[in-house]
Amino acid sequence: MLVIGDYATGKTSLIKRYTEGCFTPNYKLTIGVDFALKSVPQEGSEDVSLQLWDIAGHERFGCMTRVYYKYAIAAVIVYDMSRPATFDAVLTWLEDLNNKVCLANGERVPVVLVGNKCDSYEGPDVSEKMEAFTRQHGLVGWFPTSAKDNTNVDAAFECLLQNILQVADRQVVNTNDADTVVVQTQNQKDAGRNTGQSTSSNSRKGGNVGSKVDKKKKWLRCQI
Ligand SMILES: Nc1nc2c(ncn2[C@@H]2O[C@H](COP(=O)(O)OP(=O)(O)OP(=O)(O)O)[C@@H](O)[C@H]2O)c(=O)[nH]1
Ligand SMILES: [Mg+2]
Repeated sequence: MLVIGDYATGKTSLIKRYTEGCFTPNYKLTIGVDFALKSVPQEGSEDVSLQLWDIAGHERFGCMTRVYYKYAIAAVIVYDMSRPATFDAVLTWLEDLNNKVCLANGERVPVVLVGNKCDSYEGPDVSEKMEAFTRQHGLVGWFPTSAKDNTNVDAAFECLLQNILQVADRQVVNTNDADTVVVQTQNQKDAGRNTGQSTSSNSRKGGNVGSKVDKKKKWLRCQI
């Protein structure tokens, strides 16, 4: 899961709150990329091992995003509710993401939009506006969050995680490889059935695309 958005919007703080349960008021900019892992218990099934990629928001690191996006299957886009310019940049981040990565079936990766620092926001209620924005751009949801006060942080990550798991549940089929399963859409499954061929990978302009779940690691992988 990628966490992207303008610099100082609180990406690292949100990840820290979600994975370690703490908050630090000092700003230490992320250089390039950072990682965090979290094991998320699931009712009635094994824990999900979530890998969070904390992408530097500062422009000077922008040239590297294609490399970091490569294995992403979902993203959180963060803006700062008290800095409107960071919301204006959301569509640029979304476009950059969609230009560089997609799911195995060619669909866009699911995105949750997060308005962070709601603890220091004093403007009007923007819920309706943000819900309309979310619908308009095909995002999974919008959450006003505070890494400082621990508002909606779990909810935002959990919403995206459940969306990924639902997609995987619908689309996973077994391959001959004992350790991997391939994520497919219903259309791809139907196409495979009609032609009698396996659709373990598919092609699109620009290269082969295949998304796998490693059964041992319980981790979804998307190749571009
Ligand atoms: N009031 C308030 N401050 C926050 C919140 N989240 C983060 N901050 C502060 O905002 C500053 C930037 O936070 P970071 O998490 O480092 O921001 P970032 O998005 O990772 O920044 P880059 O790594 O440069 O892209 C820090 O001083 C944090 O303490 C929040 O929810 N509320
Ligand atoms: Mg950071």
